[in-house]
Amino acid sequence: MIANVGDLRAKLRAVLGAEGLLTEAADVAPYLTDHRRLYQGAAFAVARPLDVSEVSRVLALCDAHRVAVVPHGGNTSYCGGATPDETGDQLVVAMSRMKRIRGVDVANDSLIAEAGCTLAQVQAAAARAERLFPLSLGSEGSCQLGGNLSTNAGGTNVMRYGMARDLVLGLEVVLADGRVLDVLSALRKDNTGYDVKSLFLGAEGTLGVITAASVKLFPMVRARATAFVAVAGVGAAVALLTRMRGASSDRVSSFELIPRAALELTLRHIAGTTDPLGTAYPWYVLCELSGSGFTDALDALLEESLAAALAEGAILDATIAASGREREALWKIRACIPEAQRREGAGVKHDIALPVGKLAEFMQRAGPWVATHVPEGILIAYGHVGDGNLHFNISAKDAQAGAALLARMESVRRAIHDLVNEFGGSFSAEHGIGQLKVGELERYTSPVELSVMRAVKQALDPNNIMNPGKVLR
Ligand code: 2HG
Ligand code: ZN
Repeated sequence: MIANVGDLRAKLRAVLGAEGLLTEAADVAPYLTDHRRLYQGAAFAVARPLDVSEVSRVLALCDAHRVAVVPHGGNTSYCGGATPDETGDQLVVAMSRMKRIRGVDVANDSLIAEAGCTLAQVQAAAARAERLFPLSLGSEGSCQLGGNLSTNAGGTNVMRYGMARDLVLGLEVVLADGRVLDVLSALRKDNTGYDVKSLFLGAEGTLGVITAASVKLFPMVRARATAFVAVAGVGAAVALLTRMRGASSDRVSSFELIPRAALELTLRHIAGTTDPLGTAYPWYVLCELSGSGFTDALDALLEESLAAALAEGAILDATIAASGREREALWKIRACIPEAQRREGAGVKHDIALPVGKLAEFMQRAGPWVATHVPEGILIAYGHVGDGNLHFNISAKDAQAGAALLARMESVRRAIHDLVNEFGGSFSAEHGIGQLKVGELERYTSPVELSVMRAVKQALDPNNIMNPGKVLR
């Protein structure tokens, strides 16, 4: 319990002004529940700073009072990373008012944006300068750049452009004690000691608050060719990936795996979706080539490669989007799988990564395991096969099955993650740790690596005020 909460609120209000501090229950409420409704927290206030100096003064105050701070972006975390605990003793620091694009440098192919910019806002700023900011996620209209970087977000373009971490040139971060770490470099080459900024990418606000970032831009994508391809299995999908990368001089920018069960869920729950191929096949791939040239040339390349693959029996069927509308319809099927799964009812999610070459063997082990040990569930394993990331999710067959599935969620999760570990994979490919996977991090991370993480945490946040209980405990 905070000793004199009224006093602390008054000090915070003096820094933030009336508009910058929310204390009424109704105003604070939206910040207390995570996107998936897994957690319900409490907070004595929500700070909404306008600039880096306000963040700095808020953190200095909180550090002096030993009050915990929970950085909060667009609240789209899958792991409860931005939700406070239940004590009511924590301060949520919402970044949404820090949403300025500080500058675009076309010659340097970079821009500087504040943490509270939505991802869509950053993409739009790049597009206005005829450049591309390639990070792309389902939640891009509401997730914020600070959250994307703090969780090292992934999405559908990772195989070409990398994760959020790979897109960062520099950062501005407020440390736990309020000091401002200005490493907001625009340099692509800078070998001057430790890469300090990288500590905060993926730290989920446990080491400091990212307030702004200098990020890389790329040539605008002007041409896209998109195909929906039926394949016999995950092995065939991976073989097709290798073939398409080779045939296109590595122009494959997205390569998403979709099982029949996921397509059926989407057709059932999402209005306006149709089966692109008519006939039912066991697995599909959404494959997109992109470049800055002409769509016709990419379409021809895609058609030629797929025709050869079909003739050899390497794929079962395929259709190529003939217009922007058709392309959007194909992407809608993929993008709506999480929503279709949510509408279907209870489920368990596993955000796993494996070396791409091991995906097929993993599925040969994990698929039958689910069929035998989780009879009440349907496996919906889909996702970013191009970079080895599968959303190995299980949906309950019906409401009654949902209760059974949820009752043994922990043991299912343990078995799947143990198998992933055996294959040299990761139990968190792109969704982070938050509060959901702290136990997993302890289980699957070596003692040496964990001790390095703890040493960093201790050095940068000795009073443990930064998002305590997330990532480490
Ligand atoms: C996606 O790829 C997201 O659509 C969500 O990462 C995955 O809901 C999921 O499990
Ligand atoms: Zn994903």
